[in-house]
Amino acid sequence: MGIVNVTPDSFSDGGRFLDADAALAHARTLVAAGVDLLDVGGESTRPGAAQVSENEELARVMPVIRRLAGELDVPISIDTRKAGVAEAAIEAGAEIINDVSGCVDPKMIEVVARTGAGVCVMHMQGTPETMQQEPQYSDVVAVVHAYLCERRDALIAAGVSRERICIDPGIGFGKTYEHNLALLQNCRALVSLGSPVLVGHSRKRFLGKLIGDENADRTAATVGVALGLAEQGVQVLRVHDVRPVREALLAFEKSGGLA
Ligand code: HH2
Repeated sequence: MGIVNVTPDSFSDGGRFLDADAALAHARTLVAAGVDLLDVGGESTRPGAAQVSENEELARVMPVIRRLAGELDVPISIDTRKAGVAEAAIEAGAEIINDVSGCVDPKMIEVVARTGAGVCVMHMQGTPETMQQEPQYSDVVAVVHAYLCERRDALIAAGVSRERICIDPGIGFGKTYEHNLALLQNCRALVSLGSPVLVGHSRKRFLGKLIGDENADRTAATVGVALGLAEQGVQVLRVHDVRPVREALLAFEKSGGLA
C-alpha cells in the first residue's frame, strides 16, 4: 500500500503533494514502482496534529480520488476518520476505508456495511492530539489483539462480511518505543487471528531508535522492518517508499525468504 498524503502537515511528507496535480504525479510514481493499493489521506494523524474540518478534508482528497479512479486500475483506499468523507470517496471510486480510529463511530460502520467497501480497522490509544502523552498498557499485545477482535466482531454484527475486514496494530498511535517493538515482534500472533493484517511503520520515529541513530534517514530501517513483517505473514505494508520495499521483498523471496 503506497501512501498519498494530500496534507500540509503529515509527519514526513506534509505539503509535498497538497495540490491535486502533485498528488496525482506522486501516485503515478508509486504505480510505476509496482504498488498494489493507494491510500489517500487528507488529514494528518501525527502526534499533536490538529483536526481538519470535513469540508476541508473533502476539498483535499476528492479531486485526487476522482482523478485517480478515472485514470488508474490500482484500488484506492481512503484514510479518514469521518463517515462523510469515507462515503464520498467510495462514491467517487475508492474501494476501501482505512479508519485509524477503529470504526468506533456508528455512522462509519453503517457506511462500511451499506457501501460494501473493504475496511481497515486500526488500534489507537487516545487521539492524535494526546496519544503520545505517556501511553500505558497492562500487556500491549494482548490489549491490542483483543481490541481488534472486538472491532471486527462489531463490524460483522453490523453486516460487514469477514473477508472485507483487515486489522492493524496501529504502530505509533498511543505507543512507546517498547510498545511498538512488542507489537511488531508479535505480528505472527496477530496474523493467526484469521484476518489480513496491515502494518504502517513507514518512516516512523521509533525506527531511528531501533537502528541507534535518531537522525538517520529511515528508508533502510523501513525496508528491514517490512521484510520481518512479511516473514511473519503480514499481508499489507503501508509505506511511503514503494520501490525499495517492493524490490527488497522480491529479492528476499527469490533468495529463500518467505518460504
Ligand atoms: N499511519 C499513518 C496514517 N494512516 N493508517 C493505517 N491503517 N495504519 C497506520 O499505521 C497509519 C495510517 C501515519 O502516517 P502518515 O500518513 O505518513 O502521516 P500523517 O498521519 O502525518 O499524514
